[in-house]
This record gives sequence, C-alpha cells and structure tokens, in this order.
Amino acid sequence: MKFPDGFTWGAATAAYQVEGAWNEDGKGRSIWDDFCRKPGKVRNGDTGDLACDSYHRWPEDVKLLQEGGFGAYRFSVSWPRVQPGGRGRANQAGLDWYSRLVDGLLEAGIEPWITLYHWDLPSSLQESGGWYERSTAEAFADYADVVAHALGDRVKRWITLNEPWVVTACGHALGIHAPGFRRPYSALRVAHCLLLAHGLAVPRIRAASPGALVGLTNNLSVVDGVRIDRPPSKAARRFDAIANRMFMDPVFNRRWPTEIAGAVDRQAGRNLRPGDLELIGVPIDFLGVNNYSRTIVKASPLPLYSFLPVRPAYGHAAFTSMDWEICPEGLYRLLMGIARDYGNPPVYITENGAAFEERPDGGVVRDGNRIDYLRAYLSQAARAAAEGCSLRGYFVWSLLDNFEWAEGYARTFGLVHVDYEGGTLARTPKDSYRWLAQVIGRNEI
Ligand code: IFM
Repeated sequence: MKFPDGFTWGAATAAYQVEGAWNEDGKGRSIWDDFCRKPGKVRNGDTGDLACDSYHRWPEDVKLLQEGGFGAYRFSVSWPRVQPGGRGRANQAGLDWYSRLVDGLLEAGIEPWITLYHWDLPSSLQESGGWYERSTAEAFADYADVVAHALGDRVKRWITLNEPWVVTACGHALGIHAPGFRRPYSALRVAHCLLLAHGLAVPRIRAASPGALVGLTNNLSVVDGVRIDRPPSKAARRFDAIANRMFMDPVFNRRWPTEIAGAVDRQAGRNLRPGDLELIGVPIDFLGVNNYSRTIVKASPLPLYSFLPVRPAYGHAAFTSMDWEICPEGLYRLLMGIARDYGNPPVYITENGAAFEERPDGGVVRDGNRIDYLRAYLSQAARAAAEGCSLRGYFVWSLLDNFEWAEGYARTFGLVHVDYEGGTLARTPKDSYRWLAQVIGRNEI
C-alpha cells in the first residue's frame, strides 16, 4: 500500500520526557519537576531530571533522525525553560537552545514541528491556579507569541497543545499526572481553559510567523460498548463525548457536545465568557491525532461519568506493556470517522507506537513485536488514506526510550534503546528503527 505523495514521515518526543537539564541555564521549575518529587507518584521514584539528556546530546539525536530517513521531528518546547516564571521576560539561554536545535534540524534536512505545551506548566502558574484559571490561557498565548517570534522565521509547523484530554483527565480528575488533582467535576473547567489557550494562541502564532501552519493535537480513540459487535452503547457515547468530542466539537463546530454542554457551563463558571467558543473555534490548518488503542466501556451509575473502562475480554485480544489493547482497525475507524464528522480536515498522526520492553544483545535490539504493531497500524492508516481520509503524515512515538510520566522509565516506546540500566544513556537503534527507515524510503507498506 502506497502512502500519498508528499507524505510527512516523522518521529516525536516531548521536552520533559527527553531533555533533562531540569535546572540548567536559567530554566524554571515545572509541575512535573514538582510532581516527581512527591513520594509514590512516579514508579520507582523516577524523574525527568536527566531523562535522555537530549539537552546535551541533541546532535546525536538529530543524526539518528537523519539516518532513519525522517523528514520531520516533532518536539516540544519547555515553557519554564523559555519563561521561568511563566510570564514576562524570556530566558534568552532557553530560547537559544531551541534555536540551535532548529538550525541543526534544518541543516540535516529535517523539518521542525513544535508543540508548545506538552504538560510541563511552569510551577509559578500552578501556584496562581494553573489550568483552572483563564489567566493561564492568556499567559499561554503570550508564551506562544514569545516562542513564535524567536523561532517562527524557521519553524512553520506549530501545535498548540498536546492531548488536552490527558491534562484534564489524568492531571485534574484522576490525580495520576501532575498537578495531581482528583476533582472530576471541576476538571471540565480545565478543559475549557485549555481549549481557550489553544484558541488565543493560534492568531498570535500566525502573526509572529507568517506562513505558519497551526494545529492542535488530540489523543482520540474509537469507543465501543462491552458488546463490541453492536452499535455503541449509551455509556460508549457518553465516553466519546467526554474524551473525544469535548476537544473536537468546540474546535471544529464551535459548540460543546450536547451531553456535557450544561455541565461545562456550570463548572467553567466565571472563566466562561460570551464569545469563547468563537475564540476556541478559530480555523486551524491541520489536526494532530495521537492514537494507540481503542476504548471499551461499560455503564456506571455516576450521573456525568456514566461509564467505566473495561479490559477487552475476547480471546484473541493482545496488549502492549502499557496494557493497551492492540487494535489497528481502531485507527482506520477513527480516521474515517474524523473525515466524516469534521469535514475531512488535513490530519497528521502525531503519535502512534508501542511500549514493549527489550534489551540490547550484542549491540542488537530485537523488537519484532513493535514492528508487527507498526506494520498493522500503518496498513490501516494507508487504508484510510486510500479511502479518502485527508491523511498527510505519520510521526512515530517515539524516537527514543524516554520518561513515560507516571510509569517512569519502566515503559519504553523508543525505536532507539537508551541505556538507563548502565547509566550511560547510549543510544542503540532497534530493529524497528531500521524497518521503519525502509518503509519511509519506499513510502509504502
Ligand atoms: O508518552 C506519551 C506522550 O507524552 C503523550 N502521548 C502518549 C505517549 C505514551 O503514553
């Protein structure tokens, strides 16, 4: 199966997961620096203090991208590296570091794709209310403006937020990610502020970086009821409204999903202003889609959250080491659904990949299970493109084994192994890296 001409092939990472250098060159603290220091929050007490040390080793990483044939690199900017206090004067040393990375990528023929927020909110903004406050959305737009002014002459691909659903649900409803709140109802206020941050930032980026293409990355998955062979149950539709449509309908259709519109209004309270949906619904140039699995839910008696995720019970279900079901057809169904329901916008898969644990053996890392996963998902992506979905590119998650949030370094998604055990952080390309390089070279699977 061929991918469309001009298809973008990339690899993705995020600042806190790979950079390290958590307190160098004037960087301020982020909520993840703080969260990792709270006992019991991250597996094995791991932190991103050093991570892959890409802050110092980035030339090696650029070389890996180049040798793998990747045409694009999606990385995120650490807000507290650029604005240590979350507002006001920029930290020039931080901006300079990103500027060197951008130049290095361009020299290697790799297009930089910047994500402005991949979860590392400056701690000082958390102290003044974090994503519960409209003022944080306004600060984000100012920060976007600072970064776009510094790098927008060379960077033309911008993603405002990565996975606002995860920030909302894991960070503010379930308490398993920074900042660690377990407040399921007021989390809707967070969703509103995040989307507002996105909407306020888009025109600022465009003004600072003429010709820039700006998008949003959502993590999306198809949702099925327990009887997966039947049309979606009520619980499945409710989960779809809260996890998928809550971050799609306001952006594409300037409205909240009907199932939750009233609850959003009540929870967002004084943060909500007339005209917000117009701001949030500013047209975007592309949608970033992160997809790994599908979701199966059963009914629960809770009024708003009337669903409970369940593990697939059918015999042949297979899982990655995150315990996520391997469901390649879910990607196809998802892409076709986006094309159908949202006017077939240009879509980039900005993350897809699998965690499996493997070790180098004589300089070789055999990860056939990851190759199987990628082959199956890429085939379904190509199928969706062949059937009319406006799919323009694919970024694998991830270039490197890195800090997997609450799972620390225990779950590895990289095409390149990083030696944490020996502490050398040496990079060893896995079989999947070479396999994907061939797919990229042929633009077909
Ligand atoms: O590592 C994360 C990434 O930061 C966001 N999307 C999902 C990945 C795997 O969990």
